[in-house]
Amino acid sequence: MSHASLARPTQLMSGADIVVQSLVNQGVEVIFAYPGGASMPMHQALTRFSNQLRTILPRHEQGGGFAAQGYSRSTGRPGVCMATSGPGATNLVTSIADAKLDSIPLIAITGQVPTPVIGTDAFQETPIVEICRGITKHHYLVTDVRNVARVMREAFHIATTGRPGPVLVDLPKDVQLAQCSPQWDEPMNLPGYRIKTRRAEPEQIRQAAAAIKLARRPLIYAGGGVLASEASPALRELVRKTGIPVTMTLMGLGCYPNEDPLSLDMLGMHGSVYANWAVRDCDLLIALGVRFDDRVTGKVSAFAKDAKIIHIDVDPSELNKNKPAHIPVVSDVRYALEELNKIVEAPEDISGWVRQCQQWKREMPFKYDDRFEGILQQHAIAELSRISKSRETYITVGVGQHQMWSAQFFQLREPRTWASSSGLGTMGFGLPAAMGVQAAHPNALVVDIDGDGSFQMNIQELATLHCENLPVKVMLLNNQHLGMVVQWEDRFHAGNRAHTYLGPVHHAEAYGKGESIYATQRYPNFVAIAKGYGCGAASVSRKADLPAAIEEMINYPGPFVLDVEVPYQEHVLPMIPSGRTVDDIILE
Ligand SMILES: Cc1ncc(C[n+]2csc(CCOP(=O)(O)OP(=O)(O)O)c2C)c(N)n1
Ligand SMILES: [Mg+2]
Repeated sequence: MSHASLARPTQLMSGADIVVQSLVNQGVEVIFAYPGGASMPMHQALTRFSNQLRTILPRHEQGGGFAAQGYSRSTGRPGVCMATSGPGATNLVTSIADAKLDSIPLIAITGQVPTPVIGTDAFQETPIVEICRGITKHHYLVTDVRNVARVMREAFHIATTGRPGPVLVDLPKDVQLAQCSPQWDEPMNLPGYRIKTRRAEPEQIRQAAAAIKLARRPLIYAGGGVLASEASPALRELVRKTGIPVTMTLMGLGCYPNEDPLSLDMLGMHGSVYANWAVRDCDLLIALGVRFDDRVTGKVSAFAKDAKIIHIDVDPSELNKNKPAHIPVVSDVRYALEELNKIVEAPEDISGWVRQCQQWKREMPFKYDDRFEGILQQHAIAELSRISKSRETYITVGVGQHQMWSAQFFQLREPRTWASSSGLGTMGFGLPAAMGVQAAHPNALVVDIDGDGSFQMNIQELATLHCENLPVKVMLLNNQHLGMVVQWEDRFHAGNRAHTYLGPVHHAEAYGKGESIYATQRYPNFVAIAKGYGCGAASVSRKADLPAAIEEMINYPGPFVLDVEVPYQEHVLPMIPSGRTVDDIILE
């Protein structure tokens, strides 16, 4: 597309207008932006472009950052958020760090104090570029209006190419107000950023194909890079051609359908027994867009210790970082898989191995006590999965037990239908992320499966949902505790409760002396809070009432919070304790 046709180069424009025109030129449809003194010119500009670009006002900048991520994770396109200088900018920091660890293309735009006072501790000045230096893929402090158009193009290019990530553009107020005639086609100035060469060599593809042909117990280990490179169809074709089973990371969920007989579901600390056993016994591990994260590997030296490893990743710094690869391939995963699919042949005979994996899957499934009288978290998720099956459904989650159970029990079918803060593990991610997913997919069912701790970290976004007509559903698995930390207290600290109860401190539960499986009091009153924000809401505690309550939630025309009463004694299993091996797996 020629940008020159979109705005005449001779026309004088303010820096703020150039920023917004740049967003429009990049095809951005929605921005999550919270105003303040140092970003007002850009907000004024946003109103001038309101027929081309929707501006959503979150109720906290962190919510805006996560909403932009939800947009990005569910579409593959870059998400855009904006904040003012100082506290507005620092409120974005967590969402930027989160995008960095999960390789999400995010454009974060901040207002800054005027250039003459930078460095003077001016009102609402924070050195946001300095603060974010280690958590961005790249960052800019723009000091000349003539650079704005080029910087914006570079920002989108960097955020979306190679290994995606967040780019910060900090714009002093005087630069926003200054005028110039923008050069929309000025070449980008990115020496050293050469990502076009990140393509597997034909020889590497041949080596990978040869290793697959010879393998007797091969396994595919698929992660976020499969989604980032839109390689899900190529992965499915590889599996069709070779019959090799697939396990996924928390980031990779959705890239291969859980219900397929060759899916071994999630691996790692709370992954399936069968996936972890398959990793233990495989002789070839085909690692695609993954980083051998410690939550996946446990003790690295024992991880897939008898396997030859093919590791394909677009980021060369991931290869041989945690685990040496026998066939390291720097490549866009989709490109590599498409090339591989042209020549790959099925291994001689892996039917015994595949039967073994499938037998483990039958014998050691994710399970819970389905005779339990009340509602268990796992049951609620499995019911939601069943009831929403025929709809276009997107799931977001907070961080904690509910997140892991969602990964285990929600049956995903399609890429980009799952959004989880995985690398950073940020509580408060689920609700605003769902908001961004819904903005991108107005007619889809978007459900935030959340924990009561996580939900409260960005609960203010219920206001955004109501005011912006975003009909997100929240299925709140309310155990009145910071359940995941409680689980670690129970397992590793003799059950000593250390600030993990979310009710009043005089309750017995605060000391771990509660007598019931439910807390003394349901606190806070989430139904009243949700209604106060203008959302629909209901609570459910009887198992028999659950399906109807889920139906009511799904069919409600606006945003809705379903407060599900669950016990707090449940543990997420299986569990491989941190730094240990599959032999230490806890099953009950
Ligand atoms: C911002 C943030 N603070 C603290 C933590 C540590 N942490 C991880 S899980 C968890 C408990 C989450 O509780 P809740 O959201 O209620 O989920 P549950 O485990 O009860 O399902 C905590 C405190 C975190 N991940 N993120
Ligand atoms: Mg909880």
